[in-house]
Amino acid sequence: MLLALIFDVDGTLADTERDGHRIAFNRAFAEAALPWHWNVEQYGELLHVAGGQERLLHFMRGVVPEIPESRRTALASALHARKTEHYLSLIEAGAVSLRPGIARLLREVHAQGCLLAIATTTTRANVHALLEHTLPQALSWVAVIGAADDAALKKPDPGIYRFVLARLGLHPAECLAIEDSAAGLRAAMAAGLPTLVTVNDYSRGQDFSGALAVVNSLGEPEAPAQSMAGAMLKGSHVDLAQLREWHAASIANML
Ligand code: XBP
Ligand code: MG
Repeated sequence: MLLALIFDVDGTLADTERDGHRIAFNRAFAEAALPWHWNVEQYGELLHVAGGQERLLHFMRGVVPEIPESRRTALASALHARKTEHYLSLIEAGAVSLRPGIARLLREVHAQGCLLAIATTTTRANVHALLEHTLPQALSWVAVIGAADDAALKKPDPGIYRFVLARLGLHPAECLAIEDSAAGLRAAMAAGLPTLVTVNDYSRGQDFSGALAVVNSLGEPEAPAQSMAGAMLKGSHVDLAQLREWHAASIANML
């Protein structure tokens, strides 16, 4: 039985990577008079490193290899702290909206008494800000938020999903994860979770083997989603009935 949906945040709830985190990093670079600017494509390549600070450190090892690692780490940490402030300002200014179908599905899941949880690599403050400025009611609907500091390792490590499952007190077979990336899918699957993937421009083309289904968005009745791999979407959009059906089939396959 499907008792809880566990949502990823960046790239799944909203296109926060392209329109939020990337722009916030660029603002932090400009403010520090650094000659760095990440365009949409370059940021997509950097996304293979999970975690904003880790991503920045990886980039800096390439562009400023001459400075000692300890100084590089300190600079990355300071820049990342400023980046988070810029990110929060962008979210407050409404720079990012929820992806199609997200608000609809969150409302439906809450109304039908299914639990909602979040498993993300970004900070709790960033998750709060995003929901507060897009669908504030959802903050009280979410039973558990697992964020950056709640797991020692970032996705694709399953730690954050294991943390959320422990807090929910549920078995992975009672839940379904919704992710946008191959790293997120690997994390969820390693925690034993049946997983739906909703791709975006950054993750399209990644390896989603093992996903329950892959769609190009959750869709809306007037803006249909498309199936890309795995189980086919029956109607125009992903709703709770569709998720229950995919989930039941995946559990039956496991038996
Ligand atoms: C995606 C991430 C995050 C963001 C940046 O997280 O890897 O690190 O890119 O956020 P998700 P921070 O699991 O939600 O897809 O700078 O706060 O790390
Ligand atoms: Mg993601």
